[in-house]
Amino acid sequence: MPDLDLWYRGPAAVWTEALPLGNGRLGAMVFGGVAREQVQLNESTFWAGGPYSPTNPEAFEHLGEVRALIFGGRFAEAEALANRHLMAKPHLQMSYQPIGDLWLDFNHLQAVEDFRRGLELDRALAVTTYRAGGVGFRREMFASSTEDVLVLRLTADRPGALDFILSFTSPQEGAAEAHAGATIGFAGRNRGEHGVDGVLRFVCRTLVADHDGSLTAHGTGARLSGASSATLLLDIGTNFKRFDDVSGDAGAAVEARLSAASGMGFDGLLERHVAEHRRLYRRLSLDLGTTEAVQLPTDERIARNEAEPDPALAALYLQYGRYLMIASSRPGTQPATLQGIWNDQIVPPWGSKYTANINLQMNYWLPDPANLGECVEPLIAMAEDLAVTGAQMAAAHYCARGWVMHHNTDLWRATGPIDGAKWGLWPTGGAWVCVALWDHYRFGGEAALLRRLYPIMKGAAEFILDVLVEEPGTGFLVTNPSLSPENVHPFGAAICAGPTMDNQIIRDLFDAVAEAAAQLEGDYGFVAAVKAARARLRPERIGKAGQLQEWGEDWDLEAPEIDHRHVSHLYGLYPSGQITVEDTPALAAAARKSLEIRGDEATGWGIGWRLNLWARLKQGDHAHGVLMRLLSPDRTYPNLFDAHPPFQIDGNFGATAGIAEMLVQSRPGEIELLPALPAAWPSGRIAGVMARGGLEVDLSWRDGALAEAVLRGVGAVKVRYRGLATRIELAGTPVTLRVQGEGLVVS
Ligand code: FUC
Repeated sequence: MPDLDLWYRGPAAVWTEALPLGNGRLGAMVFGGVAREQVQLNESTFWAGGPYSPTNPEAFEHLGEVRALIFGGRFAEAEALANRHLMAKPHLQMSYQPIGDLWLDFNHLQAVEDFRRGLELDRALAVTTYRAGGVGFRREMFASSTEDVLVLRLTADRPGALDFILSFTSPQEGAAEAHAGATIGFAGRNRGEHGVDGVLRFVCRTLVADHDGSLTAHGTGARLSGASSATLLLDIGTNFKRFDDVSGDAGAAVEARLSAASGMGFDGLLERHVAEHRRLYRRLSLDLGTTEAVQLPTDERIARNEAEPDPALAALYLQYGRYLMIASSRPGTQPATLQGIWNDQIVPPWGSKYTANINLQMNYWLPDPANLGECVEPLIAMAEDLAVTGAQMAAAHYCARGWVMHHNTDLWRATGPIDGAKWGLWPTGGAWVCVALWDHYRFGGEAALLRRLYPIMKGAAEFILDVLVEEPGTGFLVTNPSLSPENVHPFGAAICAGPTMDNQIIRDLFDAVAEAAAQLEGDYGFVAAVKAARARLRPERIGKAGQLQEWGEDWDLEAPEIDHRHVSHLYGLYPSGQITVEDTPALAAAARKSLEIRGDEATGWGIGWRLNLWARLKQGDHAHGVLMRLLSPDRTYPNLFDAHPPFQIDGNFGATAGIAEMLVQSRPGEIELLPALPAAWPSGRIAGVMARGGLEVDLSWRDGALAEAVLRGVGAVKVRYRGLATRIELAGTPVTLRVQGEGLVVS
């Protein structure tokens, strides 16, 4: 499937041209250099610092004062006071860290011809080929999730022509391990950060498993000469076990994994890797049509896409988003960070951690519709941890039950307000994660998942119940202090009471708790309290420009950043389903007005969010225009990584979810076909997209109209397509729908 390759005519000159490999735990960026190959390495549990508790013992005693200032309209003073007393200690979190780089230095003296560097999405395999001195050289690399190691094979088509020096460097403190047979290794440690000591250890070992040349020690590295082929296995281990436990043995697991993999041979390893990758990857296929641009290297396609839209590039982008999800978030590993699992910097942008006022949740918009439900597992496991650390934070800072996460977390599951009150003093991040997990359940989760999620969701709701306060004069229950993520209102601060987004998230959380309790047949008293509080939240308001108000007061037009990247109050339209074109047309029109006022220009993820919003408004051509903004060199790097800028993976995942949202939308009991099909994609086909209720949809269209839809699954569902609707009962056998005359009929 060459149309599902990323490929280039030259090596990567910079990191955002290198190609990512990953198995959720190990990450590698492959540069494909001819004289010098660089493979930059990550391990998902290698972060700065160590277990820590960021509670600030002063916070609670000043909470009342800050609340009173906010209710008194003295926002700037409230923010200043909050900065002095309410923030976590430390007021920054730990950052995700690089492990180092594997280097292969070759002795190619001759000019290089026929160079090609690519990433095959269908095999999750990076391949570099070229000819030098009449010899064909080939490198193939993958991140095996079955054996949990990185595998690199080098071959030359002339016997004995392969000659290279292997070495490893790390920006971390540490030292090379003594040579052990065919293994080169490095043992290092992490750095402390923001006053938290570094307590992590790592080992990184590379084993030259199979070769037919002569292997000798070379400094702390090795030299292989006179070979025709060599297979290298690489693994990294840390002593991290859990956010509060670093008692692991960094080297033991590495040894076990390398020795298990070393007996399997490259072909055996590759076969098992490809089978496991395809088990997930091949569940969804997409064809949006092709143009001659499909023949070009990926960077050239990105460069010309905005001027001459390349529908196959949009399809490739969707599959690449799915590829990145499989590579960075698998059961048993850490959730995808702001950069998935790929980071080469000691001080990465925003710590390459988890920002929970949009970015973390956006990462997980993708896996359910994209038929990769199991990739959500790391987020569930993270929420289980956060319910523990966040309970300490809720008690210490708010004297509240349950648990809270503010706008960020890290490997150590810190949950406090960080960075500054303007960004961090937002108590609704944990609630949003819960709602995202509830939505995951709605995609077809089993009872066991519900039982696992319920205590987490209930804890988040307990916290909210305890921190909602009555707004003087209105009687509404509001969050205070809070903010509409990162947006400064006209009074010189972001801090406020009861921003629209909080009310929307809390409604979703309360509804989720109530419905989950009903399904579990219990907790009636708690549900009654939740419902009573829900009834006292401020309803949405429409402001003087006809826009959906971002705050309780009509401040939107006076806010200094009218085109702010966050569109927090539009959460109600997407990802939530509280506002819909069909059921709440006035609010949908107001949301559209807000979106128009904000404009389409934003950071990568900001554009990704707008794409989903325009799709929910059923504006296919507009959504397509937004997608084209994203698929341009301004917002997409040559390796198809999203450019915030800098690189941030939420844009990839958010926009990938948006492409699916243009073609199929769902809510429980309802599926809409081709809700936002743009004229630019007149004919096409998507197969294997998932809808809420656990239903799987294939559909094809021709000349801008539905040709046929096939639904699989079990349950009753209303299917809608452009004003037509039909109700069907699915009982396991696929059902085919077509348009016939004025109706949508089963055929
Ligand atoms: C939020 C955004 C920024 C950035 C950061 C990681 O704070 O406002 O744009 O994406 O997260």
